[in-house]
Order: sequence, then C-alpha cells, then structure tokens
Amino acid sequence: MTPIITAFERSPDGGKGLARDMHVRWALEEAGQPYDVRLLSFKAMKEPEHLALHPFGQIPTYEEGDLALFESGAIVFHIAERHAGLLPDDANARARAITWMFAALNTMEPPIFDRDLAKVLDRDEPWYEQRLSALEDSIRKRLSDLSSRLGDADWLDGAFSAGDLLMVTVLRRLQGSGMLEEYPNLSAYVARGEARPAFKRAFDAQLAVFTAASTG
Ligand code: GTB
Repeated sequence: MTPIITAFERSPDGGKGLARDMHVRWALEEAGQPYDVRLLSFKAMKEPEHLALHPFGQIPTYEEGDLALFESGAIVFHIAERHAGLLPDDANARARAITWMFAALNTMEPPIFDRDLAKVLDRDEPWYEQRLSALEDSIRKRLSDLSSRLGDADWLDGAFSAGDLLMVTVLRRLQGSGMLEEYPNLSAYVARGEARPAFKRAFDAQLAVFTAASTG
C-alpha cells in the first residue's frame, strides 16, 4: 500500500526543504518506497479531519492502510524499521544509529530551533542580541562536540543511517548562518548528505510543490 504523507501547500521556507516533510520524503526515497503527498493549507491543518491524524495540527503525517503516524522522527523510525537501508542489521550498531536519531532531535536541534524562533519572534526585544548570542554559544558548543566526534569519518557510526539523515536535516537549518562553515568537517558532512541521490529526489519533489504554488 502506497503511504500518504502531508506537507505544506506553500512552504514558508521558499522551497529550501527545511519543513519536516523533507525528513520523511528523504527516508522514503532512501528506502526506495513510492509515496503520495496530500498538501495542506495552514487553515486545513487546524480542521478536525487533520486534527484526527495530528493532535497538534501540524505536518508531516504518514498514513499507510489503517496506520496513521505523526512526528517526523517517529515516522522516519517507522520507515527505517520496515525497509532496508536506514538502520544496520547488527543489534548494537542499530541501537547506536537510533541513539544518533535522538541526538539529532533532542540534543542538536533545540538550540538551533530556539535561534530560528528568536530571530522571528524576539527581534524587536531589547534583550534580543544577548539572547541570540547565548543561543549561538550553545549551538557552537554542540557543533564543536559533534565535529570532534565525527572527525574525518563520512558518517556518524559506520554506514549512512537514519541517524545521519536526521542529523543532516537538523544541521541544514544552520545554512546561511555562517556557523556551520566554522566546522569544515560538518559542512562537508551536510554536503555529503545533500549529494545522496535520495536526498536530491526528495528535495526536488518538495521544491516542485513550492514552484507550482508560486506560479499557479
Ligand atoms: N515535532 C514535530 C515533528 O517533528 O514532526 C514538529 C512538526 C512541525 O513543527 N511542523 C511544522 C508545522 O506544521 C512544519 S515543519 N507548522 C505549522 C503549525 O504548527 O501550525 C517546521 C518548519 C516550518 C517552517 C520552516 N521554515 O520556513 O524554514 C522550517 C521548519
């Protein structure tokens, strides 16, 4: 059964692939699984039909037969568990890859997310520069630790995994900030992720939605 995911009808990121349907699209492409997409307006996301799928009225969701999931990390994990290519077979290596999935979402992403939020919501506050600087210090500490761990390896723990997929999607949010470039091995790591054919297919698919919405 072909899964159906939801995505923004018109993503506020301008087609940069930063909205979280990108995580799911990329995972499905890595797994070689076809999928359909249902596009939603901000209004439709808050209507009962969508709230039945997603309690917080957000994207992405994932429907496959009578299974309905929300939370991009859980969806990527579901795809990775059911298809080859995103989690190693060895039990310990698999547990470590899953650890990196959590590290991406629970350790790396929070200060990156908070910085994005502050840039939108707090820009006019008198304490904005101080807050931004504190958040950027937190981000640099995380990047520095991650950079040391990655060293000159291609991926975080052996072969490419769902842990790398989520880490690369999280780090991409820093593109344009200048911070990623301070850690050349992390910049190269993100570029390696973006060079994967599955990433490119996922990126092009979300960009096509944005382009159609802009020209239609
Ligand atoms: N924890 C959830 C998950 O991982 O699935 C978070 C889901 C989430 O934040 N969804 C966002 C959403 O639906 C879209 S992805 N927002 C609408 C709402 O809450 O009403 C987050 C996102 C949005 C926009 C950009 N951007 O423009 O750069 C980047 C990321």
